[in-house]
Amino acid sequence: MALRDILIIPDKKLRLSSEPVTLFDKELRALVDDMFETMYAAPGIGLAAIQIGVTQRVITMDLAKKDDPKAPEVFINAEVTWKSDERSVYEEGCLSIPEYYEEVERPSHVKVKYQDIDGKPHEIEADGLLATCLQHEIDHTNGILFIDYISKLKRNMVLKKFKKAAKRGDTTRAAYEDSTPEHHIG
Ligand code: K1U
Ligand code: ZN
Repeated sequence: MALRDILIIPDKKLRLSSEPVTLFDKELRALVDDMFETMYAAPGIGLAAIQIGVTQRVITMDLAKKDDPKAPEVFINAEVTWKSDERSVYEEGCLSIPEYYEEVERPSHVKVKYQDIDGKPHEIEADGLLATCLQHEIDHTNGILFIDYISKLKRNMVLKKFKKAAKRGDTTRAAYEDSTPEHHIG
């Protein structure tokens, strides 16, 4: 297992659309192991492979509450097959946009089809945090970030901050860990 670096905006790779997984082999299991190690260490509740620079449609997630046992889940080639008209708002964060949180409105219920680590197909209906997190991670596999759903003014302020940081050479999450939380830039 290996801890991988998480890409941070404005890294252009985060805008790539990932490729479907076709081989459910040892390499895929090794990638998933690395993703869990990286996600838990961050810490995060989800991670898409593109966030560690791998353009494959692989998502890891663990929505277990703080003191509950771990509940790791893997979603491969995940796609939203149905979304509700009803919408809900959740304050989202992203490991590729450290220390920035903003409310995002999305469909409150979704159906998602995906394959497990053995390639077996599944379809689930999700609501609550699972629906939000699945949509956030599936967006990553399509090169979409949660800041794409916020106002242009807020998005431009976030992008400006991270472009400036990248120019300084602050391209790792560690560079942001001691900074003052900026839950509401602008
Ligand atoms: O994809 C990512 O960047 C991971 C992201 C997932 C996510 C969070 C909130 C709404 C939708 C999707 C994160 O995990 S950000 C960190 C986070 O939310 C968290 C970290 C530790 C404990 C609890 C939450
Ligand atoms: Zn994210």
